[in-house]
Amino acid sequence: MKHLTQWVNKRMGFFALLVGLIWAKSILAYLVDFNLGIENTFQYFILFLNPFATTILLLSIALYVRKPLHSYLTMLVIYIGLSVLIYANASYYREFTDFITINTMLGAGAVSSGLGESALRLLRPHDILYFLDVVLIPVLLILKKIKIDPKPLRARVALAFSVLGALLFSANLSLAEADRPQLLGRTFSRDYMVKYLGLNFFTAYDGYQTYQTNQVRAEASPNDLLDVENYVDDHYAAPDENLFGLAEGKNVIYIHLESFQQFLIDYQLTDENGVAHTVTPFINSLYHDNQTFAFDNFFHQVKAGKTSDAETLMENSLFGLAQGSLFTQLGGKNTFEAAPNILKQEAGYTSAVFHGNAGTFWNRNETYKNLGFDYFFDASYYDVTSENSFQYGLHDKPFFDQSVQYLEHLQQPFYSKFIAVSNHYPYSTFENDDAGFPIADTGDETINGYFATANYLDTAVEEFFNYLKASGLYENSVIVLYGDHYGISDSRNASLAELLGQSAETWDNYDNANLQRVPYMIHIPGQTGGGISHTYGGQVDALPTLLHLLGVETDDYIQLGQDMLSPEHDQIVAFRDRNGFMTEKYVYYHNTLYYTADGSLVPEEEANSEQVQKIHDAVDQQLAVSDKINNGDLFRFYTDSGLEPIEASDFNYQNQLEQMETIESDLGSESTSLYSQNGGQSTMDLYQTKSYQEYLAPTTPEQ
Ligand code: GP9
Ligand code: MN
Repeated sequence: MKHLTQWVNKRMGFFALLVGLIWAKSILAYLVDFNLGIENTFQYFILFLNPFATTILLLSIALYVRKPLHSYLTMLVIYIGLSVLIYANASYYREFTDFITINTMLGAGAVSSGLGESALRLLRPHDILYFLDVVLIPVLLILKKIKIDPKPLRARVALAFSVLGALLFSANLSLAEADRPQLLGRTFSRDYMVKYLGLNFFTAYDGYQTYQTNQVRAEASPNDLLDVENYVDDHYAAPDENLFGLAEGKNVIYIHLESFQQFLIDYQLTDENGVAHTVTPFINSLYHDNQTFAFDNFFHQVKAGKTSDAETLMENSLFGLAQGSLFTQLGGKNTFEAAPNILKQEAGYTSAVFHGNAGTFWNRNETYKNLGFDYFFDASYYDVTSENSFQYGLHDKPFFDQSVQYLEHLQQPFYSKFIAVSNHYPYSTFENDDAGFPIADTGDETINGYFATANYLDTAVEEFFNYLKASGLYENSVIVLYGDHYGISDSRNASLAELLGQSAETWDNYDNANLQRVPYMIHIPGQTGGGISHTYGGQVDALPTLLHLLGVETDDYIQLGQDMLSPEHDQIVAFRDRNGFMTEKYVYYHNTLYYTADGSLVPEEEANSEQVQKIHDAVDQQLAVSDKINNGDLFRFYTDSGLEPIEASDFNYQNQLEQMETIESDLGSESTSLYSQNGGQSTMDLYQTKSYQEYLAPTTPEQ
């Protein structure tokens, strides 16, 4: 013990102590919090080695500082910085199954406003191990339990440590490249980077790459459009003639089903008494309605931008970014040719988004203007109280109910989007009269609440439909429902297995991939030729599908998806994450290729075949073209569509009710808003809403 204290009181000893602590915490994160897919002892060896190199290299900077106090302070600052990096990633990974990129850090302000409470839910008991030393070491120094060594190190010794760090790093890199050739050149995935080269290196390398993408935008030129246009021409899928224009002139009402996965459709949750409860009876009824064009092999294609990525895909038929959220990073700057603008200029639509959360969340308030949305009704337009809301905003029932006061003033035809949010992680149970739907009984609280919040969303959607029918909007509208992304993350799926009739032991990435299905339903009242299609597709395909149904040709637009109802759809679904994919025959997820039919592994020879390579190439190309457009901001050069560019400053999201009323009175008898059509009478009274408990209660017999 005495030796140990003496040793820690030496500058070298203190340095070694900090290196050891950072190493231990890195390993803790690697093994406990991250899921790095370590396959063999060699990979463990690399994993245990990688924190040393960069930590020694970084901390050795402090060894050059001669003044004792300054040297110690420098060491502490570096050590605390590294500790924060490890912990932030451990916590972030629990929700996003990903590491924090520089872009995520830069965009963090825009998303952090609602994340506070979730962050608390992400705490784990072992988190104490990440903090304890960060508190203890400075305290021990202040109390002089660890003494500051007054004797500076010779510059040669400091240099020796930097060199040691560098040598360790090159050893690390060669071992990594031996196990995974072209690791740096192709940066397969962030998991690989962290697994082989460590978190510090990943973060630094990512910073360098971010800098490079910023250069891409600066260097982009109209010539870059050539490749893009070639791709779009080749990839275009012509509409089915029988369906083109089927919903022409109708209002569009998008209902964004938050975190809603396809498995919820027709799902029954059994309560503790063995009674089965249908989770989403109303959405199920729409799914099976022949007025609905529904899809059962439709996938979300989002990455870290989650909801905002889904919106990017649905509005633009472009993907989100490989890192972070396009809304937060580029939404305020880029030029787009998105649905609201296309529909306004091609068919005279008015557009609006309704969402009961702060307008700054995901940078929507800026991005929507560049997408061309005329109106954005954010939380400031709703009566939000602590009783009717949670950290992501207003609950769905009051949200739809209170939206009607604005919806009725929109000029028709309108293109509108209602972003529901109650079915959002952490799926907290209701503590009011909306409580009562059974809570599942798995070891994971997040999964347990998911069914009750989904049921709540289902009722909210049903009430909204009832209003649409009562007000007459229903007949003039096409209503599109879609799930934005998974609600249960891959890291939790094993706990879900049993509820899906599978076993946690055999659960694998094939099963994870299949759970990325989300609903996509286009409900066209009066058109009975719908049904459930098995076409494989994803969110990138939604815009051309919708435009064709509305009778708008898309061949002059730069859209990367294909009409889901076109017989020419190629049925390759790219996952933004890890360049994975899903086709009728193959599933590629987390770098493993399975057969779609039964989840068995595809033999090596077939996995390397030309047929499979073609799919890889198609996916890589689609994502690369999307990145090229977005990172280069290429729409600023595109004129062939004939669309007038958008001026964000034309839109003002303040006092929107007054803006709409002015338009109504200017148009007089020409006004097509529901309110005007209703003779200047509000339709708000037609909205009926009840709590879960009220629905359960027997209705009082009429007197
Ligand atoms: C908040 C909501 C949530 O406004 O859209 O976004 P998510 O966390 O699902 O990406
Ligand atoms: Mn979402």
